[in-house]
Amino acid sequence: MAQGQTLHQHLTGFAATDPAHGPVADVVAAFAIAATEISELISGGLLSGITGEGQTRNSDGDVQKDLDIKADQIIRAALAGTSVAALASEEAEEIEICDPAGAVSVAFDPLDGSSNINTNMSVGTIFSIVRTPSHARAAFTQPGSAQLAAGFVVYGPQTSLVLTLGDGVDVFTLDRKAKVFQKVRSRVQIPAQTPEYAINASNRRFWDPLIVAFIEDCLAGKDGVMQADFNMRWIGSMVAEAYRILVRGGIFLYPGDTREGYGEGRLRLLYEAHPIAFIMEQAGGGATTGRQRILDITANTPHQRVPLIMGSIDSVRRIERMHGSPD
Ligand code: AHM
Ligand code: MG
Repeated sequence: MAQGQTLHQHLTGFAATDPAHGPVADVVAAFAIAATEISELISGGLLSGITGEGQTRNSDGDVQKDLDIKADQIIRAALAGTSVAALASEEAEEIEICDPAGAVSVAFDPLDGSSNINTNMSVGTIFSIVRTPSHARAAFTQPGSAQLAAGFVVYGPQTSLVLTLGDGVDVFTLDRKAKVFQKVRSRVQIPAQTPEYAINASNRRFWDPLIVAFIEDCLAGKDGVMQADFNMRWIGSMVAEAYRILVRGGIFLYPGDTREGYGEGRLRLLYEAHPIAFIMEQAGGGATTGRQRILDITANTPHQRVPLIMGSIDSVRRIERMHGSPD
């Protein structure tokens, strides 16, 4: 395939169109630098000293793996060269104020899917960039629709950065030798209808009846109301599922369920659902709780969870209708 634009060229072009774009471009470039380093560590695994074993617990009670902590440190070091006002990391209990005069603020999950590290499966980094309001502390009390940019990196067979700057979605793959991200897909569009679903089926007995009904319809295949034989995939790494959906469509569900602590599902609003929902919508897909558009929700706390259903627009709309939406 012909070599596309580099990420650097893409960001330079973006920054040139508006002075307000400069700080956004700087933050994306910092994530690209961090991702290059994280990718290197992951590809070495034990050879890089990464065991994937738990060390401590974060504020949410999740076991922090060695790479969770390392990825967080690498990203902070890369962001130190930018003027970010407030930071919200999955690995830190509180929002941190860095440069109160910074025009933008960043929420990030340094390593999503970290239970997969030592199994040699795909993991990722997710980030959301917002405008800093007059009080930096209020940076993360804005709805997801206020995001300026969002992206995620999948560390898989290829390391790829999926990025929206608010006008479509592009994908850049890391050229490991040159240590440069190169554009490989422009203006990605998610197919409206793909018979493929992803859900952790082991939680079925805890689901809401509407989720059970939707999955029953998928399982009924050509004999069911959707009249299509569905395929099922579950990776346990949301970034990898989101990447697959961007490439070939389908639907991903992490609903709330009746397990203790899972009433709002498992995924976090600020640094998982908001950025992924922004990317889904920018690529023609959708993201909902079933009852509410994800981008309409504002976080009350940094680590707030939210049910997330995302992917091909026809399936997302179907789930919304099942939950009572008139459209
Ligand atoms: P993490 O940020 O602690 O890695 O958790 C988020 C991950 C998602 O990547 C994935 O979709 C989900 O948790 C997997 O959940 P489960 O353990 O139910 O398979
Ligand atoms: Mg995560």
